[in-house]
Amino acid sequence: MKRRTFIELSTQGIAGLGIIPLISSSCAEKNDTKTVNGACCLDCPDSCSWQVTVSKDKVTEFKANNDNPYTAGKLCNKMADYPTSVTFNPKRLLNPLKRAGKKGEGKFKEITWDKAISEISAKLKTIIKEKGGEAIMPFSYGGNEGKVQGNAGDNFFAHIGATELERTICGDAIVAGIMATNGQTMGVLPEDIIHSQYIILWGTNTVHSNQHLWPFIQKAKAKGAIVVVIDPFQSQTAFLADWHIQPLPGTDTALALGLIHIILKEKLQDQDYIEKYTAGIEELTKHIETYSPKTVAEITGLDETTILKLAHEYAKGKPSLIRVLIGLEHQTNGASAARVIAMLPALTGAWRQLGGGLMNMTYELFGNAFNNKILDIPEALKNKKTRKINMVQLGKALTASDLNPEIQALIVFNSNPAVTMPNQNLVVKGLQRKDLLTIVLDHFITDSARYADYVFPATTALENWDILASYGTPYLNINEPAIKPLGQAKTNTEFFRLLSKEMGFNENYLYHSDLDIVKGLLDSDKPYLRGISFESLRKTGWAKMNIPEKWMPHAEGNFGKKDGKCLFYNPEITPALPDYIPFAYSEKERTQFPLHLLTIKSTKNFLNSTRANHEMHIQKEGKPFLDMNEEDAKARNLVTGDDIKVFNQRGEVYLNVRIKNKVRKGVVCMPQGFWSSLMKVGSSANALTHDVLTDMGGSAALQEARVEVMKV
Ligand SMILES: Nc1nc2c(c(=O)[nH]1)N[C@H]1C(S)=C(S)[C@@H](COP(=O)(O)OP(=O)(O)OC[C@H]3O[C@@H](n4cnc5c(=O)[nH]c(N)nc54)[C@H](O)[C@@H]3O)O[C@H]1N2
Ligand SMILES: Nc1nc2c(c(=O)[nH]1)N[C@H]1C(S)=C(S)[C@@H](COP(=O)(O)OP(=O)(O)OC[C@H]3O[C@@H](n4cnc5c(=O)[nH]c(N)nc54)[C@H](O)[C@@H]3O)O[C@H]1N2
Ligand code: SF4
Ligand SMILES: [Mo]
Repeated sequence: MKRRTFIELSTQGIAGLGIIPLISSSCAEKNDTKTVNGACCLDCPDSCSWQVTVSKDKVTEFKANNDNPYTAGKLCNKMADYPTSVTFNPKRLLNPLKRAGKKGEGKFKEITWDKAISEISAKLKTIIKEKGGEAIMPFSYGGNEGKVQGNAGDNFFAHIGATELERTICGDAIVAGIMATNGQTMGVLPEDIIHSQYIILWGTNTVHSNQHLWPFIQKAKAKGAIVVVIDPFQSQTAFLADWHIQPLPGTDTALALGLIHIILKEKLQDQDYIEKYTAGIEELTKHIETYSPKTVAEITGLDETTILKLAHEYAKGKPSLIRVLIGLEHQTNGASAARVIAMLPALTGAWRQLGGGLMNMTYELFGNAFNNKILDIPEALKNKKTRKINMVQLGKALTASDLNPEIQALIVFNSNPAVTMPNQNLVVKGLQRKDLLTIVLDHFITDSARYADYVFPATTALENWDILASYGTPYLNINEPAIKPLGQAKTNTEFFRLLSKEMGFNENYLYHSDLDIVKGLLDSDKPYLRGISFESLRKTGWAKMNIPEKWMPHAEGNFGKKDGKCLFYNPEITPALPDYIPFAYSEKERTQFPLHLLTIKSTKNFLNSTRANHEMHIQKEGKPFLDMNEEDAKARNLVTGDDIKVFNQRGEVYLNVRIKNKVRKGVVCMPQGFWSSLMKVGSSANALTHDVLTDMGGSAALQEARVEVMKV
């Protein structure tokens, strides 16, 4: 199950459907001035709605949509200046470019679209003829979450039989874990958090990464809720919480099993809920024997009293809610952690009350809304099985000597893998290959584009149509272009249409127009889209899906498995019961690199590497620091502000150290997202991470690196 795949929900029939009234907003055209509705396409759970006013092709106003209750009239500081920092940024790419220097040098000369497409077409045809379609690989991810621009190229790559990219770096482990227990991921709706009395934000930095949820948490707090954060780093959210629990990284599976141990030993469970709606309690009861508070304290580095207090308070919360997003999954044990955490609300019966249960992602809802036919891979291509390569192992794939056929062409869009993928130096080594044809579509010469043979200027959200689902809200959005594309910019989809034509392909499925896709998705008879049409959405910009008013998916079981039960024990998965299994480092690695490194999204002004090239955003963000504990600093003779080198067998990153005890002894933490080309010696956080996959779901164990630190 991929995060970006929309499946039908098993809970669709749980209650009557109430049409949610649509508030009409000002989509107007007067003389030369018009206002259109749009939405943020960044990889963020908040999916904000906005409005753009344009006069004579100039943007005169860009603001959040006040009507959408989740956006609540506020865009974040990553997006508030989008027109100036991206669309009209003088450094924006407005012409196709061809490489004129060495790979990585960033030297290009202008070329026309016609000539560039014709050259690429000839090269790709030769590769297909000589090595087969699998020698070509797409590389795209979350730069644009729109259904149109995000799925661009899918049919083209299927048509040529290209290697299939497993796009699993974000969310797939957490989803695999929750699916193993619940059979679906959809839980409590974000706005219903106001009904919770005990909120655990487990491995998520809400204040920065999901900031429109925070005001609802504040509302719950005003009604007496306690907010607990479980995070090995003192994030801004942890700092603002009532209680910050700071386990060692990657030990959440043990902690959650320990909570179950205490709940069952002290008979704090909801026996009636367990009997009616779950399966496997006997096996689970036996399984948690070994996870005593003492053992769990040793594994997690927490006091026994902390673990006991958490178990008691959680079980007694009326109701308790656990919020997980993505941060938790980037450990080798990440999916198992989610799998055990998902058992907790079924054990205590928290699902019975509004605002109680588990909150993860909302994207499943959209499976009951859109008509995805227009985006589905056409029947004719479905049986064409092609090789799959996981995006997490891009470096390996580009440098492997035993890959048959080896990757000869890489087409990158909506992503900046030279910064965001693990094992950065191996990714760069691959991108440096002289025999690799690299094509990048973006708004700027990113660190990845520097290695490209051809770079194409992509449109921004102010210049293209799209439809946006959401992984953090039940709201869908339309994005109407406000202006014509600047310069020679074209949409991702247009790139693939032009290439298809030049390569001589005639199939209709390669030529859907963007507006046809938007209209096709909305031409749906699925229940959650009832009352919403292209015309109505164009007027309002956003709409809450037509979901039941009181959303309590598991108040009476109704889990996604065949018999509707929550599975404490799942024999279809190996292991049938999840265990805490630490990553097996060699003794040598432990001694050489004694510190556990976290590389997280603590940046307030960037989203992954997006915006990390913009002067104002860089300035606001300030210098990147490595957070270190006092004891570790003392042992290395370091004081705050010292220039340091963080290193391991894969790479080195130069930055300053900050000693504020935001991490425990033995753990260090730095932000990811900074462009390597803007850092000393040209490498950033991912130079230190490795490409190990998570236990399930094929995500990356990004937070599992070990390093040493020295003063320079
Ligand atoms: N400002 C900003 N917002 C963003 C992004 C951004 O880059 N910047 N990125 C967007 C994207 S792509 C995503 S996926 C979401 C992610 O949003 P979140 O799920 O909130 O993810 P992260 O910020 O990666 O991690 C959250 C916290 O998990 C903690 N963590 C790390 N390892 C462990 C562990 O083993 N156990 C526990 N309990 N916690 C751990 C980290 O210290 C971190 O504080 O945010 C989105 N929003
Ligand atoms: N060490 C470490 N690494 C991580 C993470 C971590 O926590 N730690 N987080 C991981 C996570 S959760 C994620 S989601 C990934 C994200 O990894 P990426 O998907 O690579 O994310 P971005 O860095 O935001 O890069 C998106 C790029 O798409 C471009 N773009 C935006 N819109 C368009 C468009 O319409 N067309 C085209 N052609 N381009 C467009 C942007 O300009 C930008 O360059 O990073 C992962 N990497
Ligand atoms: S990045 Fe997130 S918070 Fe910021 S405008 Fe986009 S959806 Fe809203
Ligand atoms: Mo992500």
